Amino acid sequence: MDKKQMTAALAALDNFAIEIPSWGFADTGTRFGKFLQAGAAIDTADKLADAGHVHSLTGCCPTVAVHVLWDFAPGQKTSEVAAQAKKFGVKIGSINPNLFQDQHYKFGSFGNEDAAVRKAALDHVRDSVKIGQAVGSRYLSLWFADGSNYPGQGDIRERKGHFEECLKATHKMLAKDQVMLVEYKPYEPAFYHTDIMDWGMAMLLSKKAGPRAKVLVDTGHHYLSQNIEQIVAVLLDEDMLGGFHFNDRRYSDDDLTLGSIDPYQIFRIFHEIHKFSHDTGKTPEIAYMIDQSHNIKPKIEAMLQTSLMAQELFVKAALVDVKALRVCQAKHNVVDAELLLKNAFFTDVTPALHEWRRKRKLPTNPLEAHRKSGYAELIAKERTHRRKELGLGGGGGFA
Ligand code: PSV
Ligand code: MN
Repeated sequence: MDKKQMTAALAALDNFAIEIPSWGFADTGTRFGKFLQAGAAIDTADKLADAGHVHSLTGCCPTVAVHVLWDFAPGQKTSEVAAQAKKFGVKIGSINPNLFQDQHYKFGSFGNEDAAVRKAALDHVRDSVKIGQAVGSRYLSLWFADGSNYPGQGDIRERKGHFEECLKATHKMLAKDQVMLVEYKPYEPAFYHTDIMDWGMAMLLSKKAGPRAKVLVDTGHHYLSQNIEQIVAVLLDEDMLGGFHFNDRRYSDDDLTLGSIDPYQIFRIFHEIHKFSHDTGKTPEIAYMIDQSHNIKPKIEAMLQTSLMAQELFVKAALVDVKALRVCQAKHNVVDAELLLKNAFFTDVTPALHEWRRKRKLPTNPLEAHRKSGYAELIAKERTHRRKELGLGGGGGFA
């Protein structure tokens, strides 16, 4: 890296943070089963402790996304959870209402034909907005499992109307400094149609809901080979990009660690963002978040891998010479234009990452530091013991 690249890389690192999901530390699985880990979090405090540990090593994960149903016990004081987070050196980030797990959501939540279910969903969203206000969280992150499995099962236009109404009502609940993010997904658990199937639908509904509704792009929620960076570029241009759920995939919503399959795609997404800032002089407000839960890899290592990969790719993308790219584009110099991207992608940015960490007294190799810290062994032992005391199952193999 030359001096100019180093300066650009360090500035990019200063401006990058990525949010960790609380659900990434608990035992989860696929619909075929769970492989349990002795160190898996048992409760919210464990999840926050693990997230705090990751942030203490990386310095780039200051907030934790929470799922209301999974992280707040009924009647639990929200201030308690916020205080726990503080104790572990992190803050509560996005608030994710759960609009898919309760039995009454079998046929949807905001799109449900039954007004009583829609009301129950809105009540839960109202509670979630209040939790967000109590813990000082900026983002209400909405994902809906709504849709249908069979042709004829639901009235697509009628359900769209219900969504418009409920999202408008949600927007009205927000405080001035709150933003609602609308996530899309073309399949699963509904397999015939989903009510918010793609970025276009999420944008349409967000625009109708109000100015503080933006689109959330989950990288796992697209059809194979879809050009996600193009979606990102369009959303940026429309001032409608609110945030990301980062993961990687081979087939569907695989929840793999970032860049494990296609790091170049994430690089291209970041490139569109850097280029937008360069062209407009504006830094868009984007909530970078991870959405992964790991069944095979040790959970903390997976979170470290993902956040470190996100940092690395963000920095690489900041090295694209945008001015030179414009010249190439104007001259239709396709080869050199592509090479500008490729050269940045293949630049070894390790010196910048090390320098940034050195300045912040962070370990140069956070994964290695985690392995040496003894944290994984400690939580495996302590949580195994606690599980026995609580009479809980789970927490199988040592990992
Ligand atoms: C749904 O697949 C999703 O991407 C939503 O963001 C949920 O909140 C999350 O996964 C649950 O794991
Ligand atoms: Mn998601």
